[in-house]
Amino acid sequence: MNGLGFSLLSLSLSLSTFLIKLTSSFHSLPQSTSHPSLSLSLSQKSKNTEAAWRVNDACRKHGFFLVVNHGVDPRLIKKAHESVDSFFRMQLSTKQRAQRKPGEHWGYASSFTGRFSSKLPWKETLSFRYSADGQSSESVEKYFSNVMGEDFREFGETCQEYCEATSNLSLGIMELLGTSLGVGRSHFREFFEGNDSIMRLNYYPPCQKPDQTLGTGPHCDPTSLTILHQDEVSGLQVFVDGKWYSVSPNPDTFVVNIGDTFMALSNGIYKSCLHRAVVNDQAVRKSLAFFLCPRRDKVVTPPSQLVDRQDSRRIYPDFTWPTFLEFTQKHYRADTKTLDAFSDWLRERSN
Ligand SMILES: O=C(O)CCC(=O)C(=O)O
Repeated sequence: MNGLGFSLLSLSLSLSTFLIKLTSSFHSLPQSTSHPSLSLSLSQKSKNTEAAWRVNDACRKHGFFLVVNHGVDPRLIKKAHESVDSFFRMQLSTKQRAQRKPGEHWGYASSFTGRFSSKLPWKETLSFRYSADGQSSESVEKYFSNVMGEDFREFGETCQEYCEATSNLSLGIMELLGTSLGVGRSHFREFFEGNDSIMRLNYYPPCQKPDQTLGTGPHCDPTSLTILHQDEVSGLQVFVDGKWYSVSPNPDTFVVNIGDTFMALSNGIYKSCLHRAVVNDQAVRKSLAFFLCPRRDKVVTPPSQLVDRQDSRRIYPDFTWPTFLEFTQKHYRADTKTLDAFSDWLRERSN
């Protein structure tokens, strides 16, 4: 435990294809001291058990941890950040070729209005779909050359490659989550194979009055698992034990958080992490968020081992991801209570 009462984790484990080192650290606000992490050297056999135990603890409490030694090529991460930077520095009219239209899930959006409001996010975003289904005719590359023009094929290729890498990483993390919940390594990995996910590129310009707005307001992700990479400018904060803590950027680290759909898959055992992003008056900030989502036809239902135990009951009704996505687009803006509101809505609909 550190001085703030949070456990700091750093451990290595071997999954089928990755060597993942997990770290869970918090930096208290307004202090920005960094804490030494506890490094554990574990034998091959005990590595998985120890990692699973650590992850279980973090996900039951707040649903957030950091991953290093993740196997994603640092050159790809750097290239992705550079491409994102070039995209957002383009003229508005160019970016607007990908303008997100009302009711659509994908495209470019900006929420600048020329006035300050605590309700409006201070950012530009570019969101697109990534399908890990080998049969899908859709690709990120195709999306960009279609909506932006042939000049954007290379940008699309980089985004496609980045999504493939983070999708693979998220499947590795799913093995660990399965082990940590005692349902076996393959359960959640298989569930998310062929995933139909979302990538969002966030760009936060400097803001003259950073205390009067937020880059991204407080919310839990409705998706399943988020793999976020921040540039060198801090801004991400997570809410733990009634306080906001900033998560310092580190180029070698992915920030991973549980989303509402995985909370439902774990029958409420793992918590969807409440987080937000603040802005500053000095520098542009970027973050790349890969949101793992199930294939559209998969029914989100917890494995029986997480329901059948004595006094256990189902917390959330079955649903499919497209229904939940539609709910967050048409009926409810994601906040801290999205999954509860969605569950009530589903139950009302079925009565
Ligand atoms: O920019 C960040 O660090 C957080 C972004 C985020 O929460 C989101 O895109 O949903």
